Amino acid sequence: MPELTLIYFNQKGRAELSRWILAYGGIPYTDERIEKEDWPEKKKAIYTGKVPVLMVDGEPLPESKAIARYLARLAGLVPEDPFKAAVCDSFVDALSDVAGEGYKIVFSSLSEEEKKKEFKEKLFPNFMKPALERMESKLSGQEWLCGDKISWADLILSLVFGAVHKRKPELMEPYPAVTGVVLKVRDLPAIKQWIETAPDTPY
Ligand SMILES: N[C@@H](CCC(=O)N[C@@H](CS)C(=O)NCC(=O)O)C(=O)O
Repeated sequence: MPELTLIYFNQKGRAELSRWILAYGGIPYTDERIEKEDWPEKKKAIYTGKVPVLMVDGEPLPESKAIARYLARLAGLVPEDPFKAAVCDSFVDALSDVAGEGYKIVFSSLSEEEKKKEFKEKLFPNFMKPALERMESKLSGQEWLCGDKISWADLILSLVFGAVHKRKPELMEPYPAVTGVVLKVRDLPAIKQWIETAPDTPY
C-alpha cells in the first residue's frame, strides 16, 4: 500500500467521501487538516491551488472525485466490470453535483436562517428530490445502488442523504429504500467508528 496523506481543511466538505472510503477499507493514511489562517501559505505549495489533494508516495493527486475513485479501487468499492463501474461513476457524479449545490449554500456568507430557507426552497426541491426519486427507483429491485455489492456510490449516497435524515427525517420518509442504504452504510462497523471519532465539524 502506498503512503497516503489526504490534505484538506478541517471540514468534511469535498474530503469526507475519501475519508469514509479509507475508513471502510481500513487503509492507513495521514489526515492533514489545514487551518484557515495557514491556507494562503500552504496554497502556494499546491500546484492546483485547491484542496483536497492526496499525496501518494509523495506524488500529488488533485480533484476530490479522482481521489475518491482511486481510493475506492484500493478499498474494493469499484465494480470490476467497466460498464458497471461507469454506472457507479454516474451515481457518484449525480450525487456530488447535489453536494456541490449544498456547498454553495453552506459555504456562502448567508445567515443561518437564510441558509435554511435556501435549503428548503431551492436545494431540496430542485436538486435533492430529483436525485432521491432516481435513486429510490434504482434501489427498488436491488440491495445496493450498483447491484448486489456495496460500492463507493452507496457511501456518497449515505453521506449526502444521511445529513438530511439527521436534520429532517420526515423529508426522507417517501424514500424508504434510499433511507435503508443510508442507515446500512452508517452502521458498518468501520464507518460507524469513523463517524463517532472523526473531528466534529458542521460541514
Ligand atoms: N473540483 C475541485 C474543487 C476543489 C475546490 O474548490 N476546493 C476548495 C475547497 S472545497 C478550495 O480549495 N478552496 C480554497 C481556494 O480556492 O483557495 C475538487 O472537486 O476537488
